[in-house]
Amino acid sequence: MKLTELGWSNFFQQQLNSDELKFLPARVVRQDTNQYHLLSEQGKLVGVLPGKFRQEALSKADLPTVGDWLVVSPINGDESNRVQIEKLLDRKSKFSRKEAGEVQDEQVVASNIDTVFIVSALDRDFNLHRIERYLLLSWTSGALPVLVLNKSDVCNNIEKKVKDLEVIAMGSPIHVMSAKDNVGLDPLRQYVTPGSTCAFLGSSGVGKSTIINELLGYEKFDTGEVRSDDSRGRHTTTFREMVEATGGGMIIDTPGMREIQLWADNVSLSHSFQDIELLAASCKFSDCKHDTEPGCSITKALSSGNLDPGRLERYFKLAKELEHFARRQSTAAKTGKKRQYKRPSKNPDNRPNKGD
Ligand SMILES: Nc1nc2c(ncn2[C@@H]2O[C@H](COP(=O)(O)OP(=O)(O)O)[C@@H](O)[C@H]2O)c(=O)[nH]1
Ligand SMILES: [Mg+2]
Ligand SMILES: [Zn+2]
Repeated sequence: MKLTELGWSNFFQQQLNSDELKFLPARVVRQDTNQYHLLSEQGKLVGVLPGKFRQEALSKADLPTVGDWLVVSPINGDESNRVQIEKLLDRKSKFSRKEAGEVQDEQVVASNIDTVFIVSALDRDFNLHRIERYLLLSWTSGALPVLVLNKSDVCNNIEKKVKDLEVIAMGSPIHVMSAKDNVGLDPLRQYVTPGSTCAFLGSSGVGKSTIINELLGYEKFDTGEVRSDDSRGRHTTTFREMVEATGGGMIIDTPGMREIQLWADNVSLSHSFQDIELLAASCKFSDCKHDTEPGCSITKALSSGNLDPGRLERYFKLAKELEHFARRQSTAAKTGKKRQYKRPSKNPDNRPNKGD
């Protein structure tokens, strides 16, 4: 397989200095407890991460993740396909979230992606608020978000849901499909082209693995039953993995994420909520709280029906969350402790949980 088919480009090549040109470029396909499954021009390799990587990592984001480009070298005397990881190359894009739980750290879910498919199901699990969070993280990821509404076969008010979604999509493409009935799949293929990488994100049970299997034409990933009581999946996919599509192009499958918390370093509300920020900029007072102030464009838009109150509420909620997050981060920075990274747990993405 050629490097360019795996997604290699000048962006990565130019990061190598003359000493590093002797190393072999390889891309992370999957992460196991303490080793990385890689693809290279020499085929499949298993990358071993030297201890110094973990010692020097200030954040989990400094360690390799699925989609990353590395350079590797042979391990002396090792007859297997194991190689030593020498360097993690800068990412051209990354989809990050705050690590689940109390820890203040960035988790890079997938990197070097061109297209992020944000998959939702058109059943009871459909949730605009959740899609909005995924969009927010995508817009700052460097990848193009594409909204996929799956399970059209079980929905009888598709038009309404698409209309609601258009309001928050801010121009991102929306594709309605049913993986079960094999309807509407083909438009997704335009994003899966040789040398490109796409990642499928969304709650568990929405049909990500089913869609990928259909794109691939074989049952690569296990798919799962969905609980009938709440339309949620049981986390059949438990790790992230990148596969190669038949006609070229890399596809990353991910497990459902229970918490999609915002990662404040790279999140800004100004793209997703441009309409609201423009309105706010035209309020009479620059410190307008959009409450009872005279000359407030926001309250005016609300009363004339030009602004959806639910959307405004979500904007305030997200803004507050970002502010809170930034405060906690700066406190953490002040305590100035250098964190050292423990080994990843056996199951880094997906502790048993109850869906998002
Ligand atoms: N009704 C319906 N069910 C689907 C569709 N696509 C997937 N499913 C089912 O939804 C369940 C979860 O699918 P899966 O691909 O494992 O979801 P994932 O967790 O997002 O990877 C499986 O039982 C699939 O057969 C669809 O278009 N319509
Ligand atoms: Mg899955
Ligand atoms: Zn105002």
